[in-house]
Amino acid sequence: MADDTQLSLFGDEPAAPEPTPAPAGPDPAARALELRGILDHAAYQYYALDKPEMTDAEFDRLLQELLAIEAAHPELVTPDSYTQRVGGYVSEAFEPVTHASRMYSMDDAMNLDELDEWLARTDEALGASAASPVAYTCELKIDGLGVALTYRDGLLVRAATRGDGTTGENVTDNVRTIGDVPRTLTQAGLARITPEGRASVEVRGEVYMPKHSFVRLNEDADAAGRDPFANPRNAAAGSLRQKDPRVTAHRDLETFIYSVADAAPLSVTTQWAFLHWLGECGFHVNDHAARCTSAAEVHDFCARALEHRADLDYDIDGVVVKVDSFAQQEALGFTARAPRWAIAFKFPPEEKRTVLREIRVQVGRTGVLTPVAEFDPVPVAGSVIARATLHNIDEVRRKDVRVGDTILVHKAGDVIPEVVGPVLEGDMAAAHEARPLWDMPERCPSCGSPVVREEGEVAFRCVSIDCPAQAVERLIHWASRKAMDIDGLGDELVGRMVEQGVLTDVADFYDKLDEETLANLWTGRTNVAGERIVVGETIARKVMDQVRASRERGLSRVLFGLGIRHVGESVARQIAGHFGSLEKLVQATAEDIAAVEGVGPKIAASVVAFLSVPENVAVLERLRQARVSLEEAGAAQAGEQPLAGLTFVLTGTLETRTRDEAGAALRALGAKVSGSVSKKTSYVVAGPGAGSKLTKAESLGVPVLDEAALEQVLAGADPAQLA
Ligand code: 3BA
Repeated sequence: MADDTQLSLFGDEPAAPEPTPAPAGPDPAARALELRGILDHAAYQYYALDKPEMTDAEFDRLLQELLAIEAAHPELVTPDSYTQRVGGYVSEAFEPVTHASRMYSMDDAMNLDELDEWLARTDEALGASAASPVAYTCELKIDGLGVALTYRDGLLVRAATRGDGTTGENVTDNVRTIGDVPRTLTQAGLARITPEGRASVEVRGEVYMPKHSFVRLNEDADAAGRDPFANPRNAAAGSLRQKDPRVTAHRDLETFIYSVADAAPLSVTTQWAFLHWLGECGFHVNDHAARCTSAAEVHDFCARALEHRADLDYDIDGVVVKVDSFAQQEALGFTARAPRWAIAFKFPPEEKRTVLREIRVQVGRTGVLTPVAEFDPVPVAGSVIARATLHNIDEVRRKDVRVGDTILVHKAGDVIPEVVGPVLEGDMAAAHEARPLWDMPERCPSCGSPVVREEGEVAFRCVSIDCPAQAVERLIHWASRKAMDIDGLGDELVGRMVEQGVLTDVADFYDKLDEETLANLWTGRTNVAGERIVVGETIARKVMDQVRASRERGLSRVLFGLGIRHVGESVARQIAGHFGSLEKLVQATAEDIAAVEGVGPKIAASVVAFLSVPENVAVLERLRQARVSLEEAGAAQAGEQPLAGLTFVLTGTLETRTRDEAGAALRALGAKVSGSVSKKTSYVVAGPGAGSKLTKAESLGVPVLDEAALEQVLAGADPAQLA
């Protein structure tokens, strides 16, 4: 909607990805306590001492882990938990600040008639005539959160929410993480403020979350089984009111600035010139604005805004019309709550009625089942919609929509189709009551295996290894470096193989895939002659060599590679080390598994659930027949940990096994493996090329073993006899 009367200053920038939460640890109560201690200490180091001891990513991971535990065990939430300061609802956490001048509200025009009345009244009050019409600046009304930014001598010193208009909350640290907020004003901008004014200037605007970032944030929330945000505005509010700025920093927030606490010290005299000045200062200013000199032009702007609403990457809920001249603004003044010189033309809410025909269940890549409402197609906010996610069973219950209901639908943030709820007028209420409540299916709609819902979780999941909806993701994970380490097998190739029916489950790598099939697989690309490019013999041979080699990786890699929920690398290692073979693990009860160090009831239940799905057992059996090792090399008998209490450091090159493998084998025998040498190190295993770690071991008097000695230790020898 660009034309000559409109500003064109900035574009939209891409968003940063969101971190995913880590699974909860073994004993939730103990782990929560531990995490709280770690987070409090880290926060103290970071804020009070300005000496961060961990990276933001690590902090985030631990915070997410604590959030996950507390979500699963609400009884473990304590008022002093770090998460309670992150939640955003403890408002006393933010210090109150008084704005330099009141941040007024705006009067609304709910339709074009009301807008015309206001324009006529304002024209009249200002004595407009055909010869000298009143000029109005029209701006889009961004649906975000009002904020005030204070600059002292050109430096950002404070940011506050609008609050009640007089007092807001100090959110400076959080706003500082927003990329488009200038920390310093430009020289050109400063030059247009009087020297006295420069001492302190407070600009105002809106913080918002771009629609695409909101979509992504909610997709992540869905995948992680967290509650989604209702709209970008809530997402922006939740992100801005985080007690921890590092959480805010991971959210994609942006700003549009449009007003100032006091215009007197500025050399500009109109809103139109003021917007240009804001841009010159370095502020992000919305580039869809127009200077209009007739009601017809204002109407035209509103019509175009409404028409293009869906194309914008941010939510707008109307148009703000302002008298352009500051002198005329002053002449009109304020009512008790709002300026007489501005009006918000509100767009009509875009809610439509339709009929809910079906609630279909989709299976995501990680096996999460998501109910999706399918309704008669209706046009809403610029496009025809026919389905909307209902996120999870709790949401279906909360909205209480039943198949056959007449429902209201809208677009959250103007982009995501959403079911508002059933229409219960007149007879509709009785008809609604007569319809059955909707329930999650007991079997996965994609593969037919039984679905499970873990305690304390909202999400239902399909845990079948054979589920095609999850196939690609599972196969990629199986081949990944820390799992079976099948080198040369990219994500793309795996996707192709699934698509072309070559692979379905992980056992197919060993008993279905062969060099010839792989060599002839279409890569999805064509050459200039339009012929399909295939993988070819060279790559096929390399990949198949890797596939064959992966059979020797051992049980812990297999357990990790299977992608059993909550079974990460270290848990897999603990379990494999404890039981030594799949055969023993299969015979174990949930209690047996929960008794393994580092494993709790939640993980144990997940392992048992996995092993009780016949399809999963069948895949494991095929792996065994394909001679994939389901034993842990060097594993002790159940419960036997001859190296417990000892800490090893591995350095230099090893020949028989890699350092990772040697480490895994040592851990399986109960040893700890550390990356650095200290007084607490029991033994350093040094291969050729060992450097500073060996030197340090020698200076600390830590005994050193060579690779031959290591092999003896792994075979059962006492390291004390070898050093
Ligand atoms: N212009 C919101 N108020 C706005 C300066 C006045 C004003 C808004 C506006 C009062 C938008 C009320 C809260 C407030 C700063 C007071 C806009 C928008 N102009 N473009 C006329 O895009 N949402 N909101 N914010 N001062």
